[in-house]
Amino acid sequence: MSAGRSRASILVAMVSTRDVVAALQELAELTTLEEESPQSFKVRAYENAISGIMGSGEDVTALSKTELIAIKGIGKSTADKIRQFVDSGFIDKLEALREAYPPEFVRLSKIPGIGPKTLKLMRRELGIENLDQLQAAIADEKLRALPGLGKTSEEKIAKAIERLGLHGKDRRTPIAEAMPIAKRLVEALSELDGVSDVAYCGSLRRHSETIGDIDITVAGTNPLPVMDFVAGHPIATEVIGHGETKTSVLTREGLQVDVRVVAPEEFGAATMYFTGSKAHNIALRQRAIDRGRLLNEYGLFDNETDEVIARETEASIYEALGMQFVPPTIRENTGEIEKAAAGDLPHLVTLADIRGDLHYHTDRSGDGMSSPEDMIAAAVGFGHEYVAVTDHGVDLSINGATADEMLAHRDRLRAIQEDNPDIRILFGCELNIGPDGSLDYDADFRREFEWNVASVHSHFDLSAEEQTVRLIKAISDPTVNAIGHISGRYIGRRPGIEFDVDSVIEALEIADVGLEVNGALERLDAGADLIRQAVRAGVRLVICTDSHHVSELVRMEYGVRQAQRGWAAVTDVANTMPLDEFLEWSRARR
Ligand code: DGT
Ligand code: CA
Ligand code: CA
Ligand code: ZN
Repeated sequence: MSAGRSRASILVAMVSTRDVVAALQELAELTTLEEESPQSFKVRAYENAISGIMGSGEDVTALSKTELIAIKGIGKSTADKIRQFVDSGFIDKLEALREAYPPEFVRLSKIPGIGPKTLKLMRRELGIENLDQLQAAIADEKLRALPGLGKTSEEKIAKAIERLGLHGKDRRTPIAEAMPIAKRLVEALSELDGVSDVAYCGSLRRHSETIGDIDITVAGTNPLPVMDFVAGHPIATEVIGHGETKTSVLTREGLQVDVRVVAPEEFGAATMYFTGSKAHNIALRQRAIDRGRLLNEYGLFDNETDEVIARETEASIYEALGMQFVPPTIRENTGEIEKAAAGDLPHLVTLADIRGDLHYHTDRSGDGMSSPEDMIAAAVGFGHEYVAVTDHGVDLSINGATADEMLAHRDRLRAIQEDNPDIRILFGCELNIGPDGSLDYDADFRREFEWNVASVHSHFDLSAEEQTVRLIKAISDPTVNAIGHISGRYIGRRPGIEFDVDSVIEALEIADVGLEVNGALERLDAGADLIRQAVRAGVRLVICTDSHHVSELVRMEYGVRQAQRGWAAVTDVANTMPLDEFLEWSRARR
């Protein structure tokens, strides 16, 4: 068999539904540039196909063209592309787009103030292909001369680059971009022969907001085929190291992935070491030394006899060190080692403790993508005891609903409730917090909702004083139950609003209003430090998905990890309460 054919056959075996979705997402992103609009017919076609695939839950790699077209949202042309991808490992159209729009150029489209039209104008008029060239053009004041831009836009773009830390070699990748790549590779690696376990480690397992590189640990007895597999995987555009037990590759976006193969009996020691953090490792190693032990990535050993004390699982190593198990999300050496050694770690919230979702959209919201019926079915399927449906209030222009529309929506939700006795559906609303802290509708109408989450969606540039007043006014309103995504940030793309943290935490505590931990990876808002401070102050948390589609309920797990990073115990989180208790708490506010 020729090398070419063997590579092709590897690729055929490798394409999963997750890979197909990733390819369609990239097509949508690059076509947005090509067409200079996210509203273009072609972009919508890819997005509809993605929704359809996610909604269908089917393994699309096993479907014929006709079967693909039968899935809602997939047209003929997209079906052809999916088939080509499954059969050959690539898509002609996608390859052509990649050629036209290299990653360093595409990355510029993520800068606030640079839409696809502006980006292509910059390329056409000034030859800008990457960040260095963009910064040079800004320094020479050339951007402002372009039609439709001007001095203000130029300064705004310069400021965005500065605040987001996009420049320099230490560029870190937002967790939302790293996670799908890691999951995809972990899933593919676990299918391989002779592989008994796979885990992503490093900052990603600790759930850091941004990722330097992805570290994957594989337990296996035969490393070489695993190494070859990684080097030949479609996510690898460049192989930067290909050894016997470690291979490092770069993705198209320039993100490094390190994959290491270890002996199955050393898997615990290896995942523990490569999960870090470095500071956590160093403190643990010291604790081992103090007890006459040696700790490294191969195991915990007796210092004198070299006898293996523990290595197969992380839990056995912590136990042998005389400590409680430390969840990966708090391994930062910020007090967890002392607490675990004293048997004093808080009982951190876990996914199993969550009983409901309290920030949840249907297609009653302009940006919602699934019907109320489908969203409730998804919540039931997830195992929730209750869910607050919180579609946007009227103030959020096209995305919001008028009072009359909301009342009709309530009737529809009541009918769905009749059909779904096993879940309690709360009629809720996501209120928009105006620049002065005002809220949608009037106070009487806001009381029609059983649950209100209030969030900031605009006016990010007000001063810290103004934002503080704005938030506290919303918190103090008796119809508000929780504050959604409090900073409004998009990690790596939009800095959040600035406000006085102490005052806002105090206001939340006094009013007993919930602080949302938003599980969308793009947001993970509130940030871990804010959560930890709020928990110390006795503020109640609500962990929510802010789902706009039935595929987004997985965010609950991410939200739980974010809450853990802020040291949230089960008792700190309102949506771990049984229904009756939860209702009592939420009504006490009125
Ligand atoms: P990143 O990639 O910058 O987002 O952060 P990490 O934590 O993933 O760091 P990385 O990829 O450099 O290393 C992965 C893990 O390996 C790290 O969390 C702990 C461990 N490690 C790396 N270097 C050292 C070291 O010098 N000493 C010890 N004890 N552990 C280390
Ligand atoms: Ca790393
Ligand atoms: Ca690494
Ligand atoms: Zn929302």
